[in-house]
Amino acid sequence: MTSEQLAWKIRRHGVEMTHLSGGSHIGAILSVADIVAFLYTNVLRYDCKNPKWEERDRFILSKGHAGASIYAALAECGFFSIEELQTHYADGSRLSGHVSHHVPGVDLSTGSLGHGLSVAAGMAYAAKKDGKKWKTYVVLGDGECNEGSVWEAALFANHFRLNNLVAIVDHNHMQSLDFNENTLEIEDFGSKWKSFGWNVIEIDGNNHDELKIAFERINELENKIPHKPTVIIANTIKGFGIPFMENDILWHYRFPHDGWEYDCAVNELHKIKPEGVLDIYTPNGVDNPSLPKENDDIGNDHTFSYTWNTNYPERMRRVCAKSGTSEKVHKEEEDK
Ligand SMILES: Cc1ncc(C[n+]2csc(CCOP(=O)(O)OP(=O)(O)O)c2C)c(N)n1
Ligand SMILES: [Mg+2]
Repeated sequence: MTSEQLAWKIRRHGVEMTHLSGGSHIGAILSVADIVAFLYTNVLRYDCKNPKWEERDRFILSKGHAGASIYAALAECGFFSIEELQTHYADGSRLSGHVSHHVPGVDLSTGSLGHGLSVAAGMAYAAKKDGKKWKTYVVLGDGECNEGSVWEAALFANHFRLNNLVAIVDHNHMQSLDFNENTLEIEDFGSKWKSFGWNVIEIDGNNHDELKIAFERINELENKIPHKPTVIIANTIKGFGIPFMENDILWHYRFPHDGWEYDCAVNELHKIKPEGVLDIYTPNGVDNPSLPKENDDIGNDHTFSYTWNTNYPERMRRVCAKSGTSEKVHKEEEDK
């Protein structure tokens, strides 16, 4: 399975799982799907028949609210049955909304943001002390990086020269209620990591060619500037792959409801389905889909305010500018 194929399956399972359960965080799942898929197809060393294999790479999804993405990847990679995904969030299911270590293949339960990097740094430190070859990978949210504990762990990783630790930040510029810059600014993000002693690689995190280059570059950097931990700042779009969810904060908590929300989400995914992938739920998409009516809440701006930061990636500002609000904010700034 290619990383693109797995990413699509994660998106499709994510829509189904949140739809069935009424669970949140579809925007975060769609945002991180490419990163998770690339890790499970090209980077992590694991044995699905022996999830506790001592030599496995360790992996932590620190933004544990996107747990459905990991469950989908683990099921597709053979850790447990794909049918079990449909129990997500149900009473008694081990597939809890946030990532649980009771699930085979999960090293750490997460959901309370700000802990993953600290635990990952501890794992990497232990591996070094014990002379182990395995690496530790951790995926963080960018809003999560508002937590002070993240930066304490970043100091620790530099101090102990943890070159066996790789952090990937899903930098979608949003958190639960708004853009980062309207909540707690973290730019210039790369410079901050650099000043904490980390190697920094910045890419488009929804692009698999760039993900490939980033992971190859870790070894190159180790030869050039040895003994540093690495962070990949993966610029992504929250809701990526389903245009009406992209960069719309509504979809942090809202799930695809029955009717046009589910039907259109599925059919949007079918427009980008890679060759050779089977949709087990709706093989040909939804026939006769419900469509949004005039008064339905689609394409509206649910963020409290628009971003105007010129450091934001071009493609993101383009999306923000779509409704014209972006220009309005500029104008108001000039008038002040
Ligand atoms: C310690 C803590 N505070 C608050 C929350 C509630 N919460 C859940 S998701 C979220 C937003 C996280 O944003 P980000 O890390 O950028 O992840 P994204 O969904 O954008 O990928 C918040 C504040 C939490 N889970 N843990
Ligand atoms: Mg975010």
